[in-house]
Amino acid sequence: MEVQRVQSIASLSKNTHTIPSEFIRSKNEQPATTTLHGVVLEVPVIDIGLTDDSNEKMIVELISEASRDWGIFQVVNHGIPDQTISNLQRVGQEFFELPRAERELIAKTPESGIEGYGTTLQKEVEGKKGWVDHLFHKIWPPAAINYRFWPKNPPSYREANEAYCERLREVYDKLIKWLSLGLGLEEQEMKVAMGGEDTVFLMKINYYPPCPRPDLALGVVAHTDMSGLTILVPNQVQGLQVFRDGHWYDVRYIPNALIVHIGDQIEILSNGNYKAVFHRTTVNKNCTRMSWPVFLEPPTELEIGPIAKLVSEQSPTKYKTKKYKEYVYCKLNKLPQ
Ligand SMILES: O=C(O)CCC(=O)C(=O)O
Ligand SMILES: [Fe+2]
Repeated sequence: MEVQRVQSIASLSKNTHTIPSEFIRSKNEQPATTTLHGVVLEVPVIDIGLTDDSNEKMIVELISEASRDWGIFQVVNHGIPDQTISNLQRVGQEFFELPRAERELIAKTPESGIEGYGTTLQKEVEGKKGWVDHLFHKIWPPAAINYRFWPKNPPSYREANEAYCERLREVYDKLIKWLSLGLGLEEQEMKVAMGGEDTVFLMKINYYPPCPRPDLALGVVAHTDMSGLTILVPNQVQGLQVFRDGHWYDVRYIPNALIVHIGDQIEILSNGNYKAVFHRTTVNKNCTRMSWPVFLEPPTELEIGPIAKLVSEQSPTKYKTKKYKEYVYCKLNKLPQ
């Protein structure tokens, strides 16, 4: 049976005022009634363009505070040239604008695991669907890359992704070092606990076509990322929302900033000191929204549990230690961890 793509459904519903019922969220999820309107959330913005010693101390403090209190922050002066980001965005957009048959050349298959072009990811609650298609492929380390899932078209796709990845690795190394220091650990401890040089960089492109009823549908439903850390760039269309103090808020974007999410694995490694951010995305009536999260994940066989130094009589362990692949299995199948 042919898989339905949201992009095709969107072009069929372009001039209508309705959407298929499987996209209509239940009342307690609909963005129109569950978003706190008129307020845009200012998540912490941290300038990481340092760096002498005293400045670095301050960065560690700000990142640590944001990760404890929010689980999300934006970084500016991160060293990735604007051009590198816009190239990444351009080639991704071009891929999604190819004729459908070309996109389907790299579609997921039952054997391909997470990588490939696809539509639903998780077992959806009550059979509901998100208004979004996606593409997943690993971009690092070299041994984990399968170019079969990288678009061949546009021809500059690979170069643009490699250029972004090279710079992103530098940003990740800094962030993970600062997150480690922020817990009173040695600078390499958190990186090692995430798998060291074997940490996987998993690129995802989210493609949210225009939706006739953005008041009723969601893009990606509410979740925390199961990665350790997620580093994301969006396009200019608003849509990322964060849950805070009992409400959903739109997040204000800073052009060319990187948005950083604490994911489940860093929450676990930190024994709950850092909090994975609960977030979701809305869609837009007239504009296509896109985003490029890169999930930084431990290798699947690596055991993840609270780092021993962070466990004591006063702060007992809050999470089980298990292989990352076991965590993923439970999360995707909505089983208790
Ligand atoms: O599109 C976004 O801004 C966020 C997407 C997201 O949360 C995800 O893909 O996990
Ligand atoms: Fe997410």
